Amino acid sequence: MTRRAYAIIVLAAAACEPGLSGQPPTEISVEDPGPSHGASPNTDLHNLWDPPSPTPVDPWTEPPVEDGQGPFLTRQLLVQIGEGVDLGDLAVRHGIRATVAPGPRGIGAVEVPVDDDPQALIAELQSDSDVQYCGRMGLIVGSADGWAVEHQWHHDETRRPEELPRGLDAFTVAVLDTGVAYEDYVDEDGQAYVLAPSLASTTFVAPWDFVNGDAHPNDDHQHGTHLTSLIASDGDVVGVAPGVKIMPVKVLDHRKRGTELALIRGVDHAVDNGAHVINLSLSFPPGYVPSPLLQRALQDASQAGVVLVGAAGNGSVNEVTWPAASPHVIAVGATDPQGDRAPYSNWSTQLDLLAPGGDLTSDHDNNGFPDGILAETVALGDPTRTGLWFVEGTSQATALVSGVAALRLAVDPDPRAVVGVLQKESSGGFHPERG
Ligand SMILES: [Ca+2]
Ligand SMILES: [Ca+2]
Ligand SMILES: [Ca+2]
Repeated sequence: MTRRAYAIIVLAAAACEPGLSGQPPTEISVEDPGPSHGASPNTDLHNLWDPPSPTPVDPWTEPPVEDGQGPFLTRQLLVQIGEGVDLGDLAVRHGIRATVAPGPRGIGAVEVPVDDDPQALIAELQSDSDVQYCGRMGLIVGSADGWAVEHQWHHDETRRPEELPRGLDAFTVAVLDTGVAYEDYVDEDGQAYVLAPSLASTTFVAPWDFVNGDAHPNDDHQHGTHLTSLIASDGDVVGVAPGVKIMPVKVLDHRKRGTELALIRGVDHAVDNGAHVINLSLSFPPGYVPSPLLQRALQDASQAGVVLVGAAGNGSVNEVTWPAASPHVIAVGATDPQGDRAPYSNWSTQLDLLAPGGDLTSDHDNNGFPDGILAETVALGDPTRTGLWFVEGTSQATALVSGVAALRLAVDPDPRAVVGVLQKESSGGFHPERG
């Protein structure tokens, strides 16, 4: 049974490999003079994934509160208020500042002043009868693990998956991530963005940017576009489910970091706008248990019939991170090219299945390229330049499963059947060590 599940996912991944065999590779370049091929891919991760030039501090996530609970907490508190309560007035009463206005669930954020003890402030707010919930707000990070290698030749050949189900265009995958290169656009700061060529025929619906609060979730990193390409591309690379609609929802910033509140808002937005699948290639750190508010949003999405797919995380630890650890989210770990659990992939009994996530330290097929997962995305620091990049991570595995989930829905639109097929087939003989 496990084998069969692998076969499905591996087949899907094979469909997005371009015709590598027909043409000799001419050149690859590493984005930064970082690790050479075969070296540990993670040592210069931050140099490679962070933008090349200093950027303004993002008040949502900087600086993290260093209080011994780890760096993955924001300076903000998640606050849910009762009906008719004004969060701004409430904050003033407590001598603090509201930073994010409450949304549909009455959930907003307040800032922890630099000299305040977060726990004391939480206790103070919890004792206010206008406050229904108050707690720390976690930080989420996109779950691509490895350095991206740009692939600098053009393919004449494209490969479509055989026998795409009819009616795939009636289904929507929401990609909650760093945004998507889904339009040619110049923002009010004069920053230009372009549509990725392989997404030119894709229909995009209900775009929203919860990081900057606008209707243009352009990708100012490269994580979200890479995942979208794996799902929907139809060009130099072909995704798992070309023809499916994509809902770009930006919840991660230019460093692929975001808040628990943006995630809650993003999930609600996807459900309210008719998404059938939500791709969550992002993780809280190990050990972090999200608020009951996020847990409720995930439960509500699942009960609305939406299939949620989440990355198990790249810490190489025996723990599936949230939100994948939620009972309402399918937890996806990553395999290497030989079908074994990739060295960076988390695992645990909460893992639901494995899909290809690549391994940039190997070249098992001897094609001269590290065995990452290839897809189109934008260059770090230059969202006007697109190209093909090898990336590894449980993020990529998750996107492949989201694409397969959309294909399944087109065959049988019952979301319970999708979850059943994917989970049941990976449960028999399931071994948490291997997945
Ligand atoms: Ca924007
Ligand atoms: Ca789960
Ligand atoms: Ca290779």
